[in-house]
Amino acid sequence: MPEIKKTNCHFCGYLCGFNATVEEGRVIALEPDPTRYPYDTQTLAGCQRWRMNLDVLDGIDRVNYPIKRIGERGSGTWKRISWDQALDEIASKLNELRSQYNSGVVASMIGGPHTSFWPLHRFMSLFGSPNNAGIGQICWNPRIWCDVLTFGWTIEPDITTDTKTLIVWGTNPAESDNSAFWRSLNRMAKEGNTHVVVIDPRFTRTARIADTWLPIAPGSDCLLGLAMLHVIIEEGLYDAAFVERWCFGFDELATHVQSYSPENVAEQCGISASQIRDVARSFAQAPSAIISGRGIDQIGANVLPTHRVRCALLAICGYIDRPGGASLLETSTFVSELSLESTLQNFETLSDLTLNTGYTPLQNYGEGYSHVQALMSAAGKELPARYLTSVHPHLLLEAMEGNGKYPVRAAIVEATNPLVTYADTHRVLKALQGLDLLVVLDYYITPTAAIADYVLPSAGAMERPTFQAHGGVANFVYGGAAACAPYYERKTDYDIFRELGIRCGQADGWPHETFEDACAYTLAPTGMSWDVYCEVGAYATTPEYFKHERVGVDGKPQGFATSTGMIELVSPYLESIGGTRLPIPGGNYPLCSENFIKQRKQDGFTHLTLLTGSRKQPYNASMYLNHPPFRARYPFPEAEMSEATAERLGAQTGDIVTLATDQGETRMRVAIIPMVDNAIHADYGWWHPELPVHAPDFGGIFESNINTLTRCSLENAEPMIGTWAYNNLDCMVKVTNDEPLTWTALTTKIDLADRINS
Ligand SMILES: Nc1nc2c(c(=O)[nH]1)N[C@H]1C(S)=C(S)[C@@H](COP(=O)(O)OP(=O)(O)OC[C@H]3O[C@@H](n4cnc5c(=O)[nH]c(N)nc54)[C@H](O)[C@@H]3O)O[C@H]1N2
Ligand SMILES: Nc1nc2c(c(=O)[nH]1)N[C@H]1C(S)=C(S)[C@@H](COP(=O)(O)OP(=O)(O)OC[C@H]3O[C@@H](n4cnc5c(=O)[nH]c(N)nc54)[C@H](O)[C@@H]3O)O[C@H]1N2
Ligand code: SF4
Ligand SMILES: [Mo]
Repeated sequence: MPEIKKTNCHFCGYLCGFNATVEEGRVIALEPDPTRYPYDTQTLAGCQRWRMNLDVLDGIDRVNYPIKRIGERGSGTWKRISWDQALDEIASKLNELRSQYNSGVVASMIGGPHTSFWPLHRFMSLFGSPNNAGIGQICWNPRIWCDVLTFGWTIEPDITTDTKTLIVWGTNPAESDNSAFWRSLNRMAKEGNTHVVVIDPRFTRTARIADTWLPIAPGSDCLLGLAMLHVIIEEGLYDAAFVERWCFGFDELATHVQSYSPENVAEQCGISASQIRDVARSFAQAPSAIISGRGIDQIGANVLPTHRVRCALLAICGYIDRPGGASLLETSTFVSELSLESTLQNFETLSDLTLNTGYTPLQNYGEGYSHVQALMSAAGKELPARYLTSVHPHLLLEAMEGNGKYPVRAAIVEATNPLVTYADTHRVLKALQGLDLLVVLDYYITPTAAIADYVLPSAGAMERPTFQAHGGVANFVYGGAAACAPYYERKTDYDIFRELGIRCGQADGWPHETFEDACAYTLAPTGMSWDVYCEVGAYATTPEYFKHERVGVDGKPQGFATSTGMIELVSPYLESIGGTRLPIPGGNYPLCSENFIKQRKQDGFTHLTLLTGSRKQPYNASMYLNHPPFRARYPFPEAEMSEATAERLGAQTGDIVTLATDQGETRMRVAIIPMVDNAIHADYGWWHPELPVHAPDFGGIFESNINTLTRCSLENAEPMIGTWAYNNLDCMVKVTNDEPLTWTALTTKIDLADRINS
């Protein structure tokens, strides 16, 4: 008899609830579940992905059994082996490498929030390696670091009908977040009570529904923010009582922003002084809110100063922990990510071995993390450690290349495709190919999996419970139960790390036999049972405001969990570790050397500002390019430019341009859109699942992959966190119209299944 099971889609971070019809352990039908968080008919109507769930569950190109390389690395000759053999061999190699070198010899590499990463982090902490690389420095961390240093915890925009002005800063939810937030933004735009301002070099679908679009020159956001502060302070539009009571360093900030008048920054920002003044005045109408994204998370040296002006704008206007402005989040009542990661158990070893020491003092166990964690624990809060201390990819690659503090000889890659999504594809390929051991956990043979020694088949959504807690920086978690046991011999990522951990001497560290048991244990302190959570799909508490005013047992208001107990507009701490007290704009992150520019100019190339990776439905980074209906509709990677830029290049819609930097080159199709001039925006995540995924093609990673052009060096990076740039870069561009052969072979014919699973 078929049964109905409540479960979740996991094709984006939204985790919609579904009712799965399950017969003999197989999901045979799927329907949206209107009873569970975050059900929204319009979101589902606008979602192109959810119907893929059944295809993906039993996809012919999924990896279903552990496989081991038997030929040359990358040659595509695999042998199916048992789980015991795979895990025994991997554990024994890891143990051997650890005794030969040190426990930092193994690295992990992770990507976006596709799964719960804490089991991998626990494995690595207990193994004794600090070397987790991922997206931290360019996604999430800058905002978290800045919020925590300024407010003593993280904040979230609190957008209500009272919000007077909403600044949408370097984010395009129309493509990146087809969810309730995008719906409510549409509603707000229609109702017209809120002035919606989009700050973006491109005229995005979000900009189209906004009241004001500020077409900012890439990377100049910090200047714009400083000029807004200038106007708000000069015209006395700030909340003087709040500033007096709760803000530390206001006078210094006021002096600092004096020289950043709108007139002084207008040209660099590409926005008129009067428009800057108008937006600043509009923002000063209380309450107003800011939502920010990747556009300002990935601007290299400017990332920290830009986030600091974002924080300062909210603070001096008194919008912190206030409805319609920003809510100061609560720490989790459920077991903290920090505890799940087991980082503190081995903190000294991790601190001693981290490669970041001497380079990025904030993004570091013994420095920035220890400093904020001391403040947090005094306030009864716990920040996750492993994301916020993740190793800088340049330092990791250097260690893999044999030029680091000590050698890194092995890597475990979970839920990421670094040959496409990490900067500098040529360098990453060479470094991974040179390792003694490369283990990849994925659903597919991606280009990265193609060069592995072992590929371990991960169970995906519906085959495992979901527990999305965003590192526990909010008292909010959502997800639900698995619909079925993993198909074939797939395993949950948790099971894989637990079994590997036990083989590496970590038996005590893994008390829960299954991921579901571990999730139920994590949830227990909330008082909500696992069954109830699975039924309703979320655990959340009602937000409370003005928490800084709450009087504690000592009879004093609780304030903010910073060194001064106030909101820190200036940071003596950042200054003490070699940063700046105040937000000072940084430089840019050029990819092209002068010689290269000169040479390519002689060949008819034009030097342009480069932006990369703005999200587009229906793809997600390097995922879903293997889904034939998507490819048929969205077959090509695009390079967007303004009409004037196209004219300058002699380009027309549909032409093929070659984009080049010292690192490499790639080709894309021209699309003409309203955006700032003399800049080009390139899609990211592109590879070609229709091409052979093994050497020498590697699934076409050198055809249309923008990360063959990028770089993650420390020079020009933000010095405290180490953020490199994916926006405000530069490249050389020319119309070449040399269509790669693969672009005409669009039918995604995937014949990997026989080879990998036989
Ligand atoms: N140039 C440029 N580069 C960028 C960016 C940019 O804007 N421009 N953006 C950066 C950002 S913000 C991010 S988050 C990263 C994203 O980078 P990645 O996370 O590396 O990108 P994805 O293509 O989503 O890779 C996910 C891989 O994980 C697999 N996977 C999915 N779910 C699971 C799971 O549950 N378990 C396991 N084991 N595997 C799973 C998928 O099959 C896929 O191969 O890219 C970064 N790189
Ligand atoms: N469809 C889809 N959705 C996704 C993802 C995906 O790969 N595909 N990835 C997920 C992930 S991992 C992430 S991190 C989020 C990211 O989600 P968002 O933060 O919304 O990122 P984008 O959609 O790329 O929007 C960033 C915007 O910043 C603009 N921008 C570029 N440079 C600058 C600059 O210098 N200043 C300013 N002010 N703006 C600039 C770009 O033009 C772009 O419109 O999306 C998530 N959602
Ligand atoms: S892809 Fe995202 S929005 Fe679409 S159904 Fe899945 S979780 Fe919901
Ligand atoms: Mo991301």
